[in-house]
Amino acid sequence: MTKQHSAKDKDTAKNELPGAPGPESPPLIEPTKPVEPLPPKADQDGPATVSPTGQPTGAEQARAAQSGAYLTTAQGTRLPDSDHSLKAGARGPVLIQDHHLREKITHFDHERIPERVVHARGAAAHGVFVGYGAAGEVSKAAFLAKDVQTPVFVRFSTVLGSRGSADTVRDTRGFATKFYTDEGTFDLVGNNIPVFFIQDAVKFPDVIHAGKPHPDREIPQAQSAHDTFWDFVSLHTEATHHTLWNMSDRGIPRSFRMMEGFGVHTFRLVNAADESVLVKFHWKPRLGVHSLVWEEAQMICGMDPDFHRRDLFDAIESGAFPQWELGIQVFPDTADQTFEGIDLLDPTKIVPEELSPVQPIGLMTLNANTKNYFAETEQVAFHPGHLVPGIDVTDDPLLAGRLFSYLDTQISRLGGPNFGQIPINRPHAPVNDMLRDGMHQTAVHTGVAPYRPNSLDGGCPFLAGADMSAFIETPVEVPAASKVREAPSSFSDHFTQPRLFWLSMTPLEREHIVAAYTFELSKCHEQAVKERTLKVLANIDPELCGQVATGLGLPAPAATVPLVAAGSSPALSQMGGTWPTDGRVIGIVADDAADLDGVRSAWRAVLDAGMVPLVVAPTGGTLDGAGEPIAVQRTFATARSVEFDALLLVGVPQAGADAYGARDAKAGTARPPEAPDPRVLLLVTEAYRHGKAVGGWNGAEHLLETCGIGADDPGIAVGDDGAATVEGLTRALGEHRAWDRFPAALSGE
Ligand code: HDD
Repeated sequence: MTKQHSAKDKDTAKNELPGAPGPESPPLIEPTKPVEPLPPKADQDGPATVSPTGQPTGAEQARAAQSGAYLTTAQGTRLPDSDHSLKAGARGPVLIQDHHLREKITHFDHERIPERVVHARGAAAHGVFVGYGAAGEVSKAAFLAKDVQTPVFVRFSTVLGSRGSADTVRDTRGFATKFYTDEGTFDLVGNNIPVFFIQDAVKFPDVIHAGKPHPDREIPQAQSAHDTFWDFVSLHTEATHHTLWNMSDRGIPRSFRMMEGFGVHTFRLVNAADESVLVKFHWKPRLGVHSLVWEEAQMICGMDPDFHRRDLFDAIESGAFPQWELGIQVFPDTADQTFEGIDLLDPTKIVPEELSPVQPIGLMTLNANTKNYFAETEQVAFHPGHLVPGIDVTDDPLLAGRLFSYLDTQISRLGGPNFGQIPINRPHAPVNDMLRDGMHQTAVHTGVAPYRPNSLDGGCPFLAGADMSAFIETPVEVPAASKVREAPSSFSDHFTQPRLFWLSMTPLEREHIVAAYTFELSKCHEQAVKERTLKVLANIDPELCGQVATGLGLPAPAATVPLVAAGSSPALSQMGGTWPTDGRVIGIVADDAADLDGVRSAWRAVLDAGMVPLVVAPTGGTLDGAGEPIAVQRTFATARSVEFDALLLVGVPQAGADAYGARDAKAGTARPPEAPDPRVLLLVTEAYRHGKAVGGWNGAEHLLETCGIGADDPGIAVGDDGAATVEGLTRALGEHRAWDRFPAALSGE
């Protein structure tokens, strides 16, 4: 008969080390030694709500959710066993009376909620925004005042892919920021591209249906490279500007930390004297705007689909806190709402920074990772209508539809109208609403009169005036007009700004754009779609159209609109300049025979420069030689170049017997032992091809030579020792990539 263990036996077992029961000890029940859970930390609490009615705050609820040392049911009853169903005998049938089994499985069955219909794939972090005070003249928003610190939560996302899709696909990135201000929550729900596909929200379902996978086979996942997308954007030429940005390097950012963010729409700011201006919001990353190269982006989709999520998490964890300056372009609030002839209500248009500079008004630092992905990143709910006094909307018809859509979608996504009570969504300002009941109501409202006016609750709560921080819509005059389904005539200029963008790119950036269009259209099957898209490209620029047509093997059509001499806006190009290298990842490639003192000093120098060193060696474990052993983080079998921003080669790691595979070794065809390991050759040639900095010492020139790389090539740093090489490498890395390795960079203006 099977031995029965009492609860007492199990408690004894919990105090044993796994794998080491004494002769008298009962067998271990659990595979690891359980420890008492730590008491919840204060900083794990959700943002607290100041409740006028005494309802529990987020903090109290979070604590109640996970406390006590013992595993319990959802009702708080302690459990003696969570691994065995209740059965009639050890080999008998499971009994339906097992409440714990049914509760555990039922809850699990309902663990998923609908993913976002767009922007399903995301990653988020907490941080703080500090106002510079520079916006005081144009906005009375209290959080923009000098040195005011406001907690923020930022979620970055891709638009098209499902929740489990890869991070580095070609797509627009969402950049949504929740400011928990003292005057209520302000959400800036933007993208990393300053224009949008459509000018009117009524077309949003169309553009998204076209971009999402084909409805019959549900492929391709998280891609715009398919017929329905190009069918729509070629028929619907107001999408041209946004599509061009997507086909540029902006569509494949190196990191969320290296993306600009844009509010896209024009907003209205109002100051204490009730004077208004129109503005566009910009987030400028301190690390500069940088992208992957397309081959790298595609490889990462397979090798590390979580690349951006991991990068953000690791950077914050290691103290390389990403920062952005918030800036505004300011325009007079004139009746026609245009600036230098640009319609400010048209979300497919930018205002070049050369015409209206971006003025910095505050600094955002992301300094804490999420503690629970579902509770925070998945359940956070943004809304462009979450505004505070001093920031108002305009009549941009795209924004109008958004003001409806977000609340509506949250109700089904988060299961009812009370999602604002979820800790991550709770305002930090006092909430005193008259919204009552509904699914998942967690507040215990007191009082009998949730209506106005009332006398039974003493007339509470009272209405505030502007002097008490009330949000008062700006009384903008609406011109007398007829009800029509029309857009203003300025909205029909679809090509001037795409041409401006194209002309503002460097030759290398143009080459990338041509390659991206050629790639995407080559994935289309419908000839008519390709031909129609070429006609659109002809209206941007003949060179762009001609090169894509050549790639597709099709004739290049002529433009159907006059090409406007659009000039250029250098601020649109992301190449040039030198930038901080915080959080960049450096692979230090070595074997036991390498200069291990040099490895140690290089490792230290990389850390001192605020970057992340990863030692890559033939096998796991440690590098052993003179001095302390050095821990290995990646092996030649697990490392691929896409994981690193730069490589440091210490000598010439030799090919081990395993390097050529067992078959070759058995057949005696393995290369001679002095040959460099082929996996290292692959690392180096790939990194070089992607324009990455490569450095080395201790004979690394030989390895570079084997790869056909000269010690004087751009972005190559060969030094005398580890520390000196890191210095050269960091300088090269500051330019993001060795652009001179790409022929187009040399051919240009
Ligand atoms: Fe949207 C999510 C950004 C137009 C409807 N949108 C969503 C997110 C971002 C944006 C960043 C993800 C927020 C998060 O992380 O939770 N959307 C934009 C920008 C737009 C835009 C910059 C144009 C300037 N969106 C737009 C339109 C509509 C929507 C025109 C509908 C008429 N967007 C939604 C949505 C989503 C959303 C369906 C999906 C999940 C959610 O809202 O919470 O309501």
